[in-house]
Order: sequence, then C-alpha cells, then structure tokens
Amino acid sequence: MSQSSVSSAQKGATAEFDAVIVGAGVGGLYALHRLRGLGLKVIILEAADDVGGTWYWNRYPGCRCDVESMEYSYSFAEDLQQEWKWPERYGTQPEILRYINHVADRFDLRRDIRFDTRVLAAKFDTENNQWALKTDNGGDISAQFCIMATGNLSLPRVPDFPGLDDFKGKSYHTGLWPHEGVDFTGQRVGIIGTGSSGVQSIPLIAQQAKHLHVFQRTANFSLPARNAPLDPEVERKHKATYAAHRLAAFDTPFGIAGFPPPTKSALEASAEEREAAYEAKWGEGGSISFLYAYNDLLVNKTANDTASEFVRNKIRATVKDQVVAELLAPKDHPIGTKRLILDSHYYETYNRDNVTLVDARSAPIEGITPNGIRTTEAEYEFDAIVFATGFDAMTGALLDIDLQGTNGTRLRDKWADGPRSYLGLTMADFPNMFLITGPQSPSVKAQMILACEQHTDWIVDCLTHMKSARMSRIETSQAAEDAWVQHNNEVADSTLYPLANSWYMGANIPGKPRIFMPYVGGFDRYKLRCDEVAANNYEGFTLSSAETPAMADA
Ligand code: N01
Repeated sequence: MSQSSVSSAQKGATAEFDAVIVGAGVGGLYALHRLRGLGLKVIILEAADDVGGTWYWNRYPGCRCDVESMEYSYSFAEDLQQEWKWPERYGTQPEILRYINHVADRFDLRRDIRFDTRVLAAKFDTENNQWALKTDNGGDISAQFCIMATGNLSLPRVPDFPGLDDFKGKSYHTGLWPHEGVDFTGQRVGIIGTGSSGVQSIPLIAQQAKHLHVFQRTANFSLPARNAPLDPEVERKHKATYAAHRLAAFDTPFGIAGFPPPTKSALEASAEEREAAYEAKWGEGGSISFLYAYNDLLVNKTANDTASEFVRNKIRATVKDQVVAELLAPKDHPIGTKRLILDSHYYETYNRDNVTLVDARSAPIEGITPNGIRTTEAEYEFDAIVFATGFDAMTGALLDIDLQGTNGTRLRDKWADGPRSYLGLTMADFPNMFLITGPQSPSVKAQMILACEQHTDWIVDCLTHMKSARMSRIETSQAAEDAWVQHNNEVADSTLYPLANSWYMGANIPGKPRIFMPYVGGFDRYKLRCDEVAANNYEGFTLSSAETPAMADA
C-alpha cells in the first residue's frame, strides 16, 4: 500500500521542487526535516512503501544494531531523545524501525514522501540549473538541489551462482527479508555467508531448523555483544547529560562519546597485562571498547596479532570440535580490518548437533541445484537457502541510478576506477548534488545517524549561505576532489585496513575496483575539515548565480 501523500495529480507530470532527496532512511528523513526548516519545497523519493531504509529491508531473524541503542538514535531533538525508551542495550530491527516510524510521524514527514518510487536516472540541466529525475512510476521530478540519501549498504547482492533460478525450495536474502517472517521449523536450511548478517541470524535459524549447514568462505572475528535489557539506572544517568554527551560525540573518532582514546601500545604491555585487558573488554562487549584496548591495534600488525590471537583462543575454547574451531578462527585478516561483528551465542551454535560448518574456501560453491547447493566436493539438499551474502557497499546504490552531471559526465564512467568525491559530500561535474555519507566520508566507520546529521547540517548551512549570497549553483573543483581522494587513500594506507578483503575495499564484488572507501582519519578530524571548508568561504567549491535566480525567499 502506498503511503504517498503527494497528490496523484503530480504523478505523470514533472513536479518542481527546490530540493529532492532520494531515500527515506535515517539520512533522508533528517534531511527532509532540516530542509523544510529552511522553507524549501522538498520531496523524498523512496523505493519502499514505508520509511526506514536499511531497517525497513533487513528483517532477518536476530537483526539488531551493533551500536548501543542510547547512541544509535537522532541527537537533534532533546525531547525525542528524553522521551524515547530503548528496551535493550542494542536495538533490535523491529524496535529501531518503530523508532524511525515514530520520528516520521512526530515531525510530520510522510506528507512529503513519495513511496513506491524508485529513481532510475537523474540528469543535470546546466541551462536551468536543475536536476531532472526519472522514476519508475511515471512521475518525473525536477529540483534545483538533489540529495542522495541512498545508504551505504542498500543494494543487496546474491553472487552470480550458476543455477540460481533452478532451486525448487525457497530462497531469501537477509537484506530483502519477507515482512511476514520465515518459519524454518523442521526444514533443512543452507546459509551462505558469515558476515554480520549471517552471524546474527545463524543462532536463531539453528534453533528452528531441522538441520542448518553454514557455508563459510572466510571466517570473521566476532565478539559477544553482551546484550541485555537496558538498566534503568544506566538510562537515567545517560539521559541526565544526553545533550552534552551528544555534543561530545561530534568530537570523537567514531561519533560516540565515552571511549577515551587509548594511549598505550599493545607492545608496551606484558603478555599477562594484555591478556587481562582483552579479557576485560571481552566481558564488557562492544567493538570500539575492544579495539580501544591499545592505541596501535589498527595500525601495527604485531600489536594486532596479540588481539587477534586472543579472540582465536576464545573461539577454540568455545567450540568443542577443534577442527570446526580452527575453521572458525580467522587467520587471513587482522582483527578490526573487516567490520568487527557483535554476536549473541554465535560460536556456541556450532556445538549443536543440528549445525554443520561447510568450508567453502577449500571446496568453493560451484552452483545452486534444483535441490540445494553443490560445492566442488559434495551436493547438499535443502528446503530453504539463505543468502547472507552482503551488499554492493558504499557505491552500489548510487551507481544503480544513471546519474549524469555536466559535460555529459556519467557517474558510472567517473567512478569506473573507484569512487571519487570531495569530503564524501559532493563530486566534481555534479553541481547542486550532495551525498549523505558518501564514499570518502567517515560514514560506516562512524555512528551512522550522527554522520547523517553532520552531513545534513553542513548542507543546510551551505544552502543558507547560498541563499543569503544569492547564489544558485555550487560545484566542486576537480583539484579539491583529487586532493581529498589522495588524502583518503593516504590515511587508509597508514592503517591495517587495506590488508583485508573487505567490502570497505570493494573486495566482495567480483571486478569492483579495490579502493578503501570510508574515511578512517576519524569523524572528529573529518568534521573539523568540513567546518574549515565552510569557514574558508567554501574552499574547493565555486558558487555562482549562473542563469537562474537564487533560491526564492520562503
Ligand atoms: O555482508 P558481508 P553482511 N561464496 O559482506 C560471503 C552491516 N550490518 O550483510 O568474506 C561463499 O559482511 C562472504 O564471504 P567472503 C555491517 O556493517 C550491520 O553480513 O567474501 N560465500 C561473507 O561471509 C556489515 O559488515 C549489522 O569470503 C560468499 C558474506 O557472504 C555489513 O552490513 C548487521 C560468496 C557477506 O558478508 C554487511 O554485512 C548486519 C560466495 N560466492 C549487517 N559471496 C549490525 O548492525 C559472498 N559470500 C549488527
């Protein structure tokens, strides 16, 4: 059911707006709220039939956020954060979606969202300084500004296995989970993938299925989340200083306050000290906490080895079958260089009689058969297959839309060798277009909601400045973009991150250019740079009044 409140008269004709936002996830919703506050005529175009973005689509069993619920929420409205009650330390998908729906209603956002509308293409009309967007439901949109809030992990991907369409049972992708849920009771289930989605869903699917085969190509590091009901006293204390805590979060490397950066190298500590420190972090739960045990875990391989081996030993101690334990113990990448997973009883699940780990590294999956999955060594029969195979991350959703800027520049050509942006916010040849948490911004390496807020706030300040200066067009210089891309790469190369075949590197998509995509110099440093750019009269940008008048007064 479409919940679009945009009048049907606008469908089929070109509707004109000051700004169009693509995507009604946490980024797009906040952008709508803020741009409306500027008095602009704004619309969101959203492919789904409701709000929520990633939290709308990912409804697999066990789906929950790996950032604590008191942090993973909007900071912009004190009343909202004081009133909302999170039941658990880490929010479940249904709870987070309920929160996002509440925000949409509370700020009356739905009336400016056109649901069931996928953007197919957007082209910049240089003469009129307008973005012209084509959608799949017949209605075209034109707007002076275009804000891409399309998400970083929003284009699900099933590998191109031969025989995919031949499978006679049911198949599911974790990122496109049926709304009514799936009951695996009594079924033979195969799951492919052991990233965050696989690791979260495997323990719950195992509780239902008659038998679960897990196809693991690469073992991943996972820490216990230590999820629990939110302690009322913790909540009370947090809320007593919520506003100050949020402000402080903007000045931290991950956009989360309360984790003082470590000052000591792992190599300065004795083996006993290190063991005690890791043990304490293991007991605490949380990935930042663990990786903050020492200051060099993400930059020094020898230091990292000590933390990696600690977790491998935990896996060996948890999983009874030592052959299985050794397969589950990651050895191909330093801990933290792939997204560090938080789980609830993941490794323990392999002690169940109805769970079998299949090593899809030594015997790769050759294809899907009518009855199941065939590897180079064996055939397996299933009633259902779950693809926990991830996303075309960071760039996929943007490249899925045929974006065309000035001089006929297509994004697909511009990014053929990897993404290029200025601050992950804008791109040369794409005037008046802004990215929310685009590649080469902290995005997935920060608390995502805060990252969305920071980008939107910057854009709103920029548009306010343009309005007062009676400017109608902003474009990024090629030199500024080149310098930022180079800086992004240099920062990544000073860390261990590029050592992992991660989706941060585009490594999960065959043929995708290998470039480390998120900015890992720290959210705090990044925000300072964005603020500096604005304070230096929008350094790296050209602002002009071009052929059209500046934005109309509200
Ligand atoms: O996807 P992934 P995800 N044959 O890309 C395997 C966020 N998230 O959906 O590593 C066999 O991590 C692939 O194997 P390999 C979070 O940022 C957050 O799990 O490429 N296997 C891998 O094991 C996360 O990092 C939360 O060798 C194949 C798996 O599929 C990101 O989303 C929850 C294969 C894909 O793992 C993505 O997580 C969920 C093949 N041909 C997600 N192709 C929380 O907040 C792929 N694989 C907790």
